[in-house]
Amino acid sequence: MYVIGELINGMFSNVKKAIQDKDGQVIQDLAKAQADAGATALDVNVGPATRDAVWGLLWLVENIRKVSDIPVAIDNAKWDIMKEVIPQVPGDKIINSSKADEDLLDKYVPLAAENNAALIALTIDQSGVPNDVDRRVEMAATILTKCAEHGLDMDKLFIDPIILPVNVAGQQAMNVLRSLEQMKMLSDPAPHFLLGLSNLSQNCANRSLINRTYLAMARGAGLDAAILDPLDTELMDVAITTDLLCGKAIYCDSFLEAARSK
Ligand code: THG
Repeated sequence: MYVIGELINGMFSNVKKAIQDKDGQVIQDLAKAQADAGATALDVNVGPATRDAVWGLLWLVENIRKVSDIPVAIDNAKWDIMKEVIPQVPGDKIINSSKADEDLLDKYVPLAAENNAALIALTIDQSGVPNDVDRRVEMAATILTKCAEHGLDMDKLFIDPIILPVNVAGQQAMNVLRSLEQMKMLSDPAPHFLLGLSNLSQNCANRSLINRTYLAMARGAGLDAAILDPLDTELMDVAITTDLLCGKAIYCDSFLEAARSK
């Protein structure tokens, strides 16, 4: 499974403080810990830590690059920030994210293609997160059309049907699974399908249990990537075990150890 580590985010107080104090060691340690725990890539988000998001994102990447050449997912909602940061990011990179409005995709998809970056595209538009399955699938079709038009390969595209906290949007969790199953059939080869898993359990009790239970359900519906906390060992064990049960890894008695040592 493609695991994007979520811990370098200015919404966390340790990261916010590190950005404000320019304490690069904290970021380097977080990058190394997540990569060692099995992250495939790292999400990078300045959150509310600084008003200068361009500087903040590039400073975070600079510190990650001191310890790892892992792909970085530049997480920011503003086009002006993204278009300035992406060309300056050394190594493998992911744009996180574009919404599914056609005029936005006409800017974000070429930015990805021209910079050899991958793109995470959300199935939301200016009117917000859709409540139903059909609208999510429709937006996925728009995203796929725009990628074909601008020449972005399917292995460079992650479609994110957007999961909301289960305590405020209880019906969305099943809607997302049904939309995943349908989106899978839109394109062959298929793109990646991704969720920001921790959104689901925000402000809930038993967060880790909710996250890992849903991860197993979502893998059954076709999810192959997630932004999550790779230091949550029980969650990572579910990620590894679902690889096995989805036929992506061959069974051996020591399958957990084998996957962890990779
Ligand atoms: N899709 C895409 N990108 C995303 C998301 C998504 N990026 C951001 C987010 N969602 C994924 N990352 C996080 C990171 C942290 C938390 C949730 C999602 C989280 N944070 C604690 C909380 O809110 O309770 C903060 C605790 C603290 O302040 O210390 O849960 O969906 N493409």
